[in-house]
Amino acid sequence: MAKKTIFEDCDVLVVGGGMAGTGAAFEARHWGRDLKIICVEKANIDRSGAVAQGLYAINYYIGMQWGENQPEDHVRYARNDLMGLVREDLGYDMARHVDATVHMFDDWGLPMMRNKETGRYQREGKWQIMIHGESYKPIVAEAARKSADKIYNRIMITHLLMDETKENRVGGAVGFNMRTGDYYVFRAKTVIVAAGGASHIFKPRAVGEGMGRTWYAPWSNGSAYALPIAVGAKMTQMENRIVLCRFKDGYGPVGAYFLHLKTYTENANGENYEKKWYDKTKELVGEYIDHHPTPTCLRNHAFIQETMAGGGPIHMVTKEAFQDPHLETVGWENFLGMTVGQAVVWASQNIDPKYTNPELTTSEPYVMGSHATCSGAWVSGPEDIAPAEYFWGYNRMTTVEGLFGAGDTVGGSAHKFSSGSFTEGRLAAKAAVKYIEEEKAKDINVSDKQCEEFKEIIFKPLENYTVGRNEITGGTVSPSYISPIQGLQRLQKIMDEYVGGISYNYMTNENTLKRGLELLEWLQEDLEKVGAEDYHQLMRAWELKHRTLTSQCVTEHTLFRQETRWPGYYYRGDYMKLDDENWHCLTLSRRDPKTGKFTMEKAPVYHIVDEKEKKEAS
Ligand code: SFD
Ligand code: AMP
Repeated sequence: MAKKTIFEDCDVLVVGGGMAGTGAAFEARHWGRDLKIICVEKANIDRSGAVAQGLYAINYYIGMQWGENQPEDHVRYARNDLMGLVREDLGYDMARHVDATVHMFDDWGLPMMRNKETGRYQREGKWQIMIHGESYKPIVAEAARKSADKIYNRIMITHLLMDETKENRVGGAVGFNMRTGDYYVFRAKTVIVAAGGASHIFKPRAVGEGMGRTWYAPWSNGSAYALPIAVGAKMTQMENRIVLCRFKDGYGPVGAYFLHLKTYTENANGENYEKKWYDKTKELVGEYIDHHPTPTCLRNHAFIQETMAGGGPIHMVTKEAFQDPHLETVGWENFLGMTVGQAVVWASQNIDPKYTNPELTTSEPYVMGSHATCSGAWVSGPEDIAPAEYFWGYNRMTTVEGLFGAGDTVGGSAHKFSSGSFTEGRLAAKAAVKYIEEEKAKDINVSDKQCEEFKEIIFKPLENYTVGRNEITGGTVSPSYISPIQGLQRLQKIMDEYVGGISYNYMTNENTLKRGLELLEWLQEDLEKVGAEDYHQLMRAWELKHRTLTSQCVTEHTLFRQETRWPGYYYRGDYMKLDDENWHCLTLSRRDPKTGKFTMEKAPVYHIVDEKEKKEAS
């Protein structure tokens, strides 16, 4: 039912034009002057992805020019926050380049706040700098537009194409234009997946009238994971889903409040509840609770325990800071430039933070590779610092040849945020160009048959609907298809109840996970019958399929790791303690594309930064 088929051949194909994708398109042009570079985006790159609404801070700036921090410091910070488990080679690589990225944003006209006394970028916290960032996304999009040969907006990529000459080598990607219904085939020498994280796989707190309101972008649908998983790329740390402390109902971020406005939390009795949970948390995680700053998950843990013990609601004490007119302005602007919905919720609930301390909540879990979490694809590190197990030729290349990742797509490199994601896109693109120059992409063959088969698969939900609707005699429920929204709610219920969502206070165990996997498998079967009434619903159908595959992978990983490494993100009730002896490691999965079965393994964690320093000292 596709209208037309459009073929486009290129050298570098960037899937997703968010922060990482725009960085990739920009850098690919720098190194590959004569290469054909295409970026394909589901929405419109001017306002797509997590930064669509803007941001009020760049959360990752080292400040090397002023000696504020060094790259090693950031590696230690991310390692600490993730309870010891990160890919330090990837983190270090990003840290040594991220400042240069931020300086380009400054050159391109992003309004940076300056400290009037020092002239430096205005710090919000140790790593964060403040911006007037409502137009952050259009600014980086312009750089991508000027670099790429072509940007295709409104095309959702649904599958990767594979080379038929050499096994395990990528050959491009396919998708459809959700406005025209045309089928697109992009045959490419390299593909960089930069398709963002995953919201809406766990049941959100905002349902009914608030449905669609989440902290992470509601349109982040896990393509970043589903695309590589489907072709057998290895994934890492997919169990490390993130839960965030957020202002209630609007999901407004708390960073600027904690770090810049110096607001603090208290329980309903006005007590500092975090202290109360110290001893009990120490029993679970040992000395990790004494680390500074307190890891994000452990801050959540105290919040969740306090609420379960009846100490809620938890409030952010804003009344003191908001007496200062400057801080009051910052408090409001922070949301007006980033999460307008929070300001609207406050207005609608009659909350003026100057006179009322607003409530906080813990969010439903999200799957991401770029915040205080590091789920994603298992990629090669940089050649100068990656240990042998982490290196297979090209920086940020997945275990599928020619397939690269960046931003939320890449696992193991936490705390990249907007600036680190753009930086990682640049690193991936530089390596992709090298891969082409070193003739690793020669003689790729993608047959017409492969493309035709995908066309049939992609447009099938339209046919399911067209045929199935004839059986409806009243109402909208069909005996032979399910709609994308019905499927989404079924997925969210499974993930919520069996894999550690909000309804169960993030609790799960082996038995519930196994049952969850069974239900997910049956959901996958039924998704063959998803029906789409138009091209927009076709996108919803494919978003759902990508979310479901991502969810399967998250569940397999959660089952594999027999410990509770990040209390506050989720709990394995059958293994409530952190277990460094057996689980101070990264988890890897691979789904066999032929059988659909996952296999799991452990990979070592190398603490490269301090090893390097120890060697230098000796
Ligand atoms: O404070 C397909 N983030 C923040 N980062 C900061 O630096 N400072 C902040 O203040 C931040 N805060 C924040 C942040 C995010 C959100 C939603 C809020 C507040 C409310 C995090 C960053 O935004 C995030 O780390 C990066 O944007 C991640 O970059 P990337 O490139 O991995 O993801 P993306 O930007 O969402 O882009 C993905 C793109 O892919 C498209 N896409 N295109 C084609 N086919 C498909 N199948 C596709 N699937 C997806 C998307 O449309 C998108 O354009 S604070 O709260 O942390
Ligand atoms: P958030 O607004 O929660 O997404 O956080 C933005 C940035 O501030 C991230 O780098 C967080 O890790 C950091 N951050 C948020 N809250 C705190 C806190 N209480 N202590 C230290 N860092 C924080």
